[in-house]
Amino acid sequence: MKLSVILPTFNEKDSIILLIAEILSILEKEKIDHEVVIVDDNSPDGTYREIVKAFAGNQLVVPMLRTTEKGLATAILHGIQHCSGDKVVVMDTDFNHPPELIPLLVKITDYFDIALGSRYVIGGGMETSRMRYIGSKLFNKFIHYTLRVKTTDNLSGYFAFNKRILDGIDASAIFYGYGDYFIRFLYVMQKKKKFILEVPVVYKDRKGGLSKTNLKNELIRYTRTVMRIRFGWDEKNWKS
Ligand SMILES: Nc1nc2c(ncn2[C@@H]2O[C@H](COP(=O)(O)OP(=O)(O)OP(=O)(O)O)[C@@H](O)[C@H]2O)c(=O)[nH]1
Ligand SMILES: [Mg+2]
Repeated sequence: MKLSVILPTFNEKDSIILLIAEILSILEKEKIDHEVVIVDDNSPDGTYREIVKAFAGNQLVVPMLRTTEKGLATAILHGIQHCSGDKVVVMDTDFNHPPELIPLLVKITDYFDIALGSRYVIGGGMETSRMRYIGSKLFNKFIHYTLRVKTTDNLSGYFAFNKRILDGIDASAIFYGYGDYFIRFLYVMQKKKKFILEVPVVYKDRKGGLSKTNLKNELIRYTRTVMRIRFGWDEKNWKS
């Protein structure tokens, strides 16, 4: 078994070097065969350059630079399609998602198709703004009742899975846009009766850098995504 940790970055030079170093040390200690794949969209702050400088000659760190395309979800898909692992972990690169959880998520994928870090199961939470926690919780309730999905955190973006679950699926019909890709991903996987286990995760504050999330725009985008799924407008794209 080989694990690929996919790290999408845009202007994350304040946190990315430390995060990669922590992930390498955690996975080394756990004796998990691994690589860390960074997909950077030509960040103006020089994130890519910093990574290449800091990890030159380290075969376990695979920096990828995209210059013609930009966007969180397609960056993640690029990493998935070009990585060499048969298991994948996807996470934010600003320490919102604590890297200590990776070994548990990976272990769970021995028994489940997907391990999902959730803020809304017992033990989960958010050390960041209370308003954001409540807002996201309410939106998750809306997703839950509208799409009848069982997952509690459809906006998490911190997860591990066996890459083979994407076999025969046109992943580009799922991985586009911003955090809305995750609503589509979990919906399609539940439709396909994949086994998912939710694990409590506590989001930490972002370490340095600036947020790329525009709450108003994302709210509109996520609502549109949920309604499209509800009315079956995207269904044909996921048939395999
Ligand atoms: N490659 C790539 N990565 C992106 C893009 N937009 C955001 N990201 C990354 O996606 C992750 C999530 O973005 P954040 O700005 O942290 O969003 P957030 O977690 O909702 O907001 P914070 O509370 O500020 O952490 C981070 O690792 C970003 O660097 C993009 O266009 N391309
Ligand atoms: Mg973040």
